[in-house]
Amino acid sequence: MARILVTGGAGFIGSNFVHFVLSRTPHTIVVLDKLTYAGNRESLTGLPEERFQLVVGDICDAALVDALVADSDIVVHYAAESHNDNSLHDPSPFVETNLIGTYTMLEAVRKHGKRFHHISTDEVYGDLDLNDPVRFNESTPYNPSSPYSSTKAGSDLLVRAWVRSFDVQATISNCSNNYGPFQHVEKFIPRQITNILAGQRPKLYGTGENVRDWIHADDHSSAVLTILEKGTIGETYLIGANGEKNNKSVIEMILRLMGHDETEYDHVNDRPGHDLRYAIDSTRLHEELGWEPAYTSFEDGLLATIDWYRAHPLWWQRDKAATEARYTELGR
Ligand code: NAD
Ligand code: TDX
Repeated sequence: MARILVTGGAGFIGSNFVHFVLSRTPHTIVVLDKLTYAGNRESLTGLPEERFQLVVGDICDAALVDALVADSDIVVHYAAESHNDNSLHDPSPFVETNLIGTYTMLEAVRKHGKRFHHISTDEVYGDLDLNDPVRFNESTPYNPSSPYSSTKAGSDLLVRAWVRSFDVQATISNCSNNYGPFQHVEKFIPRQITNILAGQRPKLYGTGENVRDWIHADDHSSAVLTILEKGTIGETYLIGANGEKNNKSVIEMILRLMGHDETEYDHVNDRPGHDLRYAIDSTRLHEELGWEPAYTSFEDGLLATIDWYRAHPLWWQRDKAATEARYTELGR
């Protein structure tokens, strides 16, 4: 039984991991989360009190991080500024949290000799051509496009350097686009679902031919747990579930599943520097660690996600108006 420190555990994927681990293992979890606009206490309700604690604080606060890491066996680092559109508007919190925050975490695990797992993204590899059969793998060179993805790439390189230079006991995973319950309404899939629920039209950037490789957040969590249990120190694992879809087809699927005509959406301004296609080859995770995703149908997972947003209006309405006001400012 381990005591796990989870940074960013009040966000979308971190909170999924907390629920996933507490319902399947005897481990204890302490979440360190700043509760930025993206963090939500309501994503952490219904957990066993004796095995769970939320500490509200910043991963850049070295004294706080030092004390929490000293008291833990394992650190799983999800905390980040995560939204590309925000990073194009104001990169500064991305540099602070994603780079200085990760550095602060690394110094603490180095000092206390603790196991560290760093959560990262496939966006560090840049993008692929639309009709290229190639997918990202563990040896694809780094080529990030946005302030968000470049700060995540920088954080990955810090972890690699701390492993090589200081023998920090770390692993890294780079995952593709996640979907599922508890995702902030600024992100593509929840934005469209909640637009429809609120009587507004979905918004497609540019032509919508851009491809994302979708994976359910539960499958991301099961992969991270597998890496913690069986991964090799110093290694990187790519996490994906063969979920490539272009944005236009996802908007049309959401409209259809919600009983609307597939044409009832708006084209809006494209994102500057918009990455064309992401695609993950997760052979290593399958062959070396025996991991398999549980969600085999994107449509079934999407339908369950739509049902969740329909059933939890209080969770998402908190952020909806402010998010759409920000998009109006950006012309998207
Ligand atoms: P999110 O924005 O939903 O959650 C981020 C969480 O981190 C929030 O709870 C926020 O309050 C917290 N946080 C932000 N700055 C902090 C700070 N300085 N100190 C402490 N807490 C802070 O993000 P997400 O989508 O859940 O992503 C989580 C991680 O997974 C990120 O590292 C992201 O790069 C990575 N990732 C995300 C995806 C995806 O599709 N969303 C895919 C691959 C990897
Ligand atoms: O309203 C929209 N309309 C639209 O067409 C929004 C919000 C997005 N899009 C497009 C842009 C992307 O091609 O949908 C795609 C997905 O957009 P996001 O949800 O913003 O995700 P993306 O930029 O692909 O990044 C996500 O996956 C990788 C996460 O936000 C990152 O944290 C993760 O690292």
